[in-house]
Amino acid sequence: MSSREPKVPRLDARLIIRDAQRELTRPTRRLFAKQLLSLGGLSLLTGCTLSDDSSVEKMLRRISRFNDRVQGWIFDPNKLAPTYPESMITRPFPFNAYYDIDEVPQVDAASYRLELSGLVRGKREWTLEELRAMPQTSQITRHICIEGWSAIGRWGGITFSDFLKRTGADTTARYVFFKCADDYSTSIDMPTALHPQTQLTLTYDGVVLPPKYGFPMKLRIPTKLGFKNPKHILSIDLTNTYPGGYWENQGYNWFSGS
Ligand SMILES: Nc1nc2c(c(=O)[nH]1)N[C@H]1C(S)=C(S)[C@@H](COP(=O)(O)O)O[C@H]1N2
Ligand SMILES: [Mo]
Repeated sequence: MSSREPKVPRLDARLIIRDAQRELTRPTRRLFAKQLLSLGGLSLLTGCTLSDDSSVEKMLRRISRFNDRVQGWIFDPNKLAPTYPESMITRPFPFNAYYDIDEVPQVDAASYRLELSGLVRGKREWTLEELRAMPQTSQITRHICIEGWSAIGRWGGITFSDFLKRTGADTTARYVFFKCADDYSTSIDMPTALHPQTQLTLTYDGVVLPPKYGFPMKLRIPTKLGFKNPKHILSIDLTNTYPGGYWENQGYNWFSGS
């Protein structure tokens, strides 16, 4: 993706705002209603420091502009998320899950099989070796978590649309549902699944995906919020029935992306 890397803007805060406008358009109202973002997170997303009243007002004006943009936003499956130069990778990259880092699931590589179910023809189980033998791509993109932080990382793996086509998945199915080795799950719409930057990720920053970042595999979707990026995927189900997900079932906006 290096050919698409933008020039590095002077202010990283400006970049964050631009990304946040894309990434947070739809769920913003709900987020603020639920007060899910901390003040620190808000200042990060808006690029404002909350040192006095006028900066608080400035921040609120920026937030309401996000909301205005929400109204006219229509998902364009061809729109690309920004990519970044290597020098902007966040090190160390944050870990996040609904549990602490010492509870990260340990998946055994040798016995691991990725299971495909639902609307798919042919083979339904894939070993890690078979997945590693498929054509690999890499991306440096920004991950934005609903809890108010964002970070830039480099992920490598199979373009998900390639994977779906190779494995005989029915790409007219409405939803793709992911079940993980912890109790996590999430689901996405087919245009997002087929987006050119949506990646079945096997590596982080050039090495095998570490357990904390989702070994043996995660789905990287730079056009969606962090919680729509499932780690430790065990199975992928193609379905026309709305499948929900761990956070979605607790009231988070399902779409959560641009
Ligand atoms: N299996 C699983 N996937 C998950 C989560 C989780 O708890 N379990 N948390 C999500 C959330 S909210 C975030 S922000 C990212 C964090 O990914 P990271 O640890 O690579 O930063 O993983 C997402 N995918
Ligand atoms: Mo998150």
